[in-house]
Amino acid sequence: MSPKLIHRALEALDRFDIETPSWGFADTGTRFGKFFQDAAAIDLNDKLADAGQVHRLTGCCPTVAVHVLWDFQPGQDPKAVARLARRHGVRIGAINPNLFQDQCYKWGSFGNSDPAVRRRALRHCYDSIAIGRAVGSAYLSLWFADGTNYPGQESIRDRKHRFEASLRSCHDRLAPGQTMLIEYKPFEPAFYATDIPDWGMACLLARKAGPRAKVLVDTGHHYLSQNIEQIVAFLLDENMLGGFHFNDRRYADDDLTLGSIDPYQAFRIFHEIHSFAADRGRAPEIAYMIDQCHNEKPKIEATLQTVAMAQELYAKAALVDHEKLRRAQARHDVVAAELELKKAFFADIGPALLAWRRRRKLPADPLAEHRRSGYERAAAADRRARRQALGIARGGSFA
Ligand SMILES: [Mn+2]
Repeated sequence: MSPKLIHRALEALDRFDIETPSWGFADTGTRFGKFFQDAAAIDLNDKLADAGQVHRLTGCCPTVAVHVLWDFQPGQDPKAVARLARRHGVRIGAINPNLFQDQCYKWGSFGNSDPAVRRRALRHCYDSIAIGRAVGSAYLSLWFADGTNYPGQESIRDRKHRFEASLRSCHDRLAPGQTMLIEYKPFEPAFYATDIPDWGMACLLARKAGPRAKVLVDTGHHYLSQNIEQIVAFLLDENMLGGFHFNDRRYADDDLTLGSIDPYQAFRIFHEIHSFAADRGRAPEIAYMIDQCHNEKPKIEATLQTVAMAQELYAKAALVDHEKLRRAQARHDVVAAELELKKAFFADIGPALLAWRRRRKLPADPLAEHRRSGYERAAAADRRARRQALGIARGGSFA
């Protein structure tokens, strides 16, 4: 690779941070059951320690997304949580309210026909905004399980109106500097009409909510064969792309490690971002986050794999020669244009990545270093003993 290309890859890596999810370090499972890991995090301290281990090894994961209901005890001082994060070498990132777990949400949260439930959901969002302000988080990240399972069950338009009003109220309460991210998902848990099923409806709702509402693209939340990079290009052009949840899938929302099934797709998404940045002369402000659950792989290893894959594909996509590509496009040389992308995708980015890690005094191979460190073994021994002492019984059954 030429020095010019290596420089371009290094520059791209310098501005690419990835947020890890606190829930990715705990025991999570499929809809049918859980398989437990001794080293899985028990509490927020464990989760932040694991996130700290990932950041120490990779140098590009300084923030951790949290779930308010899973990570904060009622009445807990959020500033203490921020301090705890700092002790582990990380900061609190996106605040995720939980609007799907309580029994009151059986018929939805923001879309619920009962105004009392909608008020309760909003109050939880206001509390989440206050937590975000206390810990210095820039993002309130909203995902809704709201929807209906059967045709005729409820008025689709009434639910839309309720969402418009609640999202606007939520937006009006944002602290200065906070951005509200609206995530979409076509189905599950609702199987007939999810209230925010795709990017277009998320974008429309975000526009109506206010200028600081943007769309969050979870790569797993699309129908098969949907062109995600086209969605990304449209959202970028409309200044409506707020962030990503990285994961990969083969069938639906499989939560597999990024690039494990289709690395070229993630590359094509990154290419659209680099291409936009090249045209505008600045990189767009995007929150890059991981949203994955690992039922079989050790949690930290799977996270390290994802981070390395994301860095690799992001840096490769930065190698595309945009001027050359524009020229090929102008003369309708389809083959040359496609090859410009392929050349970057198949480039050996290893030396550039190594140089970047060396410059930051990071291990050359974060995953190998993690395996050598004995962290997993020590965490497993400590957490096994603590589970026993705390009398935590783990049931894996679904029903
Ligand atoms: Mn997600």
